[in-house]
Amino acid sequence: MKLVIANRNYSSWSLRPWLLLTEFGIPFEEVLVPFGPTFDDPDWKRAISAFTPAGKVPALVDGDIRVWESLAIMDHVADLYPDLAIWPRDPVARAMARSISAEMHAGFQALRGACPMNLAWVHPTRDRGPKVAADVARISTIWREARERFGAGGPFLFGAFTAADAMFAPVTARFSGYGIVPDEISTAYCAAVQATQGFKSWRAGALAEPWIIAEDEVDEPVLTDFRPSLSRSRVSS
Ligand SMILES: N[C@@H](CCC(=O)N[C@@H](CS)C(=O)NCC(=O)O)C(=O)O
Repeated sequence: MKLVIANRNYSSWSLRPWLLLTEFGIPFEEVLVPFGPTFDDPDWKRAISAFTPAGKVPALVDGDIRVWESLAIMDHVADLYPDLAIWPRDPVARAMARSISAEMHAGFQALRGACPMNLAWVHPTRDRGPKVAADVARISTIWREARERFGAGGPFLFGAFTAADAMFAPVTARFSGYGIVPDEISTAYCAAVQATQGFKSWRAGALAEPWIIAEDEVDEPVLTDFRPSLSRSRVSS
């Protein structure tokens, strides 16, 4: 099984199924096709089209089967490994896990647009407008409800790590990277996701990447730039 992804530092959609496969110890071969200088680079599009008709990452190639769209990939993997609780076993928890994952997949555009995933930077907290605030409020409500109703067995939304956590992993990076701290439950949950071996390994890979894409380097003060080669020129206080 091949999982096709793009730059670890920027590709939040790639992170989701990669983290799921990694946390569940499912063997896969990674194919990383780095973006060109921009996200719509035609050479990148051509290269990626060899794996997926949608021309986006992530994409999964499982023998003759091709799967694209992060949620479809997770469902395909859940079908392949029915013994693994990729979605929660309890039907009530599973219904919520699927609903919030679909909500994540389809929504939160204001947060995603204003705070693109960039694992290298930490920005100071600032007001990012009412639409971003509404997204943050909804996400923290989702996390609180899942943790309170289903989270007793561990630090993740449904206790043990599931596909829902993989879907929200890039949001935890956005919260940490843009100083978004809605409440204690969110802070603890972000820390739990980022303490997984999978997330740590993905982030270490991101910081080692040489590629910079200006579109997702938000032009505002930065508290910390963790990329060793860039820290001196970019950090401001
Ligand atoms: N809905 C898709 C989103 C995939 C997506 O937008 N991926 C980005 C990278 S994070 C991409 O391929 N961008 C390149 C492009 O849109 O041409 C999913 O869930 O997989």
